[in-house]
Amino acid sequence: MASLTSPVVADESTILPEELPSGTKEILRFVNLPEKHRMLELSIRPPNYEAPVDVFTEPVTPNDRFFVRYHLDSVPSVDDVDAWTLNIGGDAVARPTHLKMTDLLDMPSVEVLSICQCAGNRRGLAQPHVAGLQWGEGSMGAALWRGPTLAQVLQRCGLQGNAVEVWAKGADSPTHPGVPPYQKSIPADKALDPDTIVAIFMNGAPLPLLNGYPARLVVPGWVGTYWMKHVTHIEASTKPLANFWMSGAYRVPNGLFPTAHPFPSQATKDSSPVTDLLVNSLIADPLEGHEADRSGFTIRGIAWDRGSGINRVEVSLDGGHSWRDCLLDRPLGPYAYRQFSLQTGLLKPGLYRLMSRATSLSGETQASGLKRNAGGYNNNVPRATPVIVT
Ligand SMILES: Nc1nc2c(c(=O)[nH]1)N[C@H]1C(S)=C(S)[C@@H](COP(=O)(O)O)O[C@H]1N2
Ligand SMILES: [Mo]
Repeated sequence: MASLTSPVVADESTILPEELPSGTKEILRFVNLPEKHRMLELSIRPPNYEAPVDVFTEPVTPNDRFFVRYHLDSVPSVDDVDAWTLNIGGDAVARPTHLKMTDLLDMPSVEVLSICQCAGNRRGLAQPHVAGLQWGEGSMGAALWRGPTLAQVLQRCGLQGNAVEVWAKGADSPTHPGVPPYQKSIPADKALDPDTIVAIFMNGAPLPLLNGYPARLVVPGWVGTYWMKHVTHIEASTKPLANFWMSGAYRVPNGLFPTAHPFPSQATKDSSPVTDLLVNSLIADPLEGHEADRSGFTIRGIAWDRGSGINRVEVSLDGGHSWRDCLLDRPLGPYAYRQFSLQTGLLKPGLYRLMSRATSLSGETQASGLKRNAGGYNNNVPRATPVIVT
């Protein structure tokens, strides 16, 4: 991979969030990759790239600006899609089956406009810092995904009523002995949700390799860890999946975050898997450090949640002391970003600390303070974007 990247000169207007660890700010650079344009490089092996904040002035993320997250060093190459096979089995299906790409293409398909967001998005902004990839605000994106529903795929193999979880494994493999392969599970009810799909198209095109070509799970409303890329094995099981990726990672203390859709077969006395996206928002324009004149400017951004919808977005110009209601654009779907805007009007010269705060239709509002947890997950605290008015 490394030899294929070409550095891009960061334009002066792009300022990285000041909260990021200084070591991260020093090494972060913009790169172009095959099928990816001007992404921030967090690591090369495994490949981890986030989108700069200006990407989110649009509610649908172009494929070449969509973030990339891998846990394991080797990204599978898929040279011949006709040779690719999706194996479906497990002790809760009657007829284990192999599906080829032509089989998936022949099945009725559905489209879902959905955000994929890493549970660790904004981890790098936590003070004090938390171990893990130091993500800023761009380990997320929204795309129009298309493919057969996972329910249809399972029913084709004679899914039985006693399934508790659906397990999925991708074609990427660990290069170090002792690192467990990336396999995840979701509860049967989420697997059978009509919006959970085996996506073979992303924004009308085949998936970019780094986003899971030729097929991936799309699990709307849930954090990215379950969205298995390069999926090759799906098992409907009467038992909970027990491995490091379920029991050791992507877990949060019970009760710390609001959870509309829990994962009971994976819960312990103390912790549960991180599931639902929390209500959140982001100012995409103006960017950090922008200089404006006193005639004012328009603040534009996006808000989102787990699928209940956005009810209200407020913006503060003074670091959270006072708040004003924003205009909301029309909703593009329950799992999509909702755009908001606010015209500041005339301003006095000085430093302005812009913040946004969203409230969902289910009545949840962004947290006022960081809820610390070992993985640094679910950071939805409004953050200040400094802007200077001269
Ligand atoms: N095969 C495979 N699928 C995977 C992962 C991975 O490491 N390998 N990472 C997961 C995580 S943690 C996230 S956040 C999303 C990111 O999807 P993207 O890389 O398409 O943005 O993919 C998920 N699916
Ligand atoms: Mo993730």
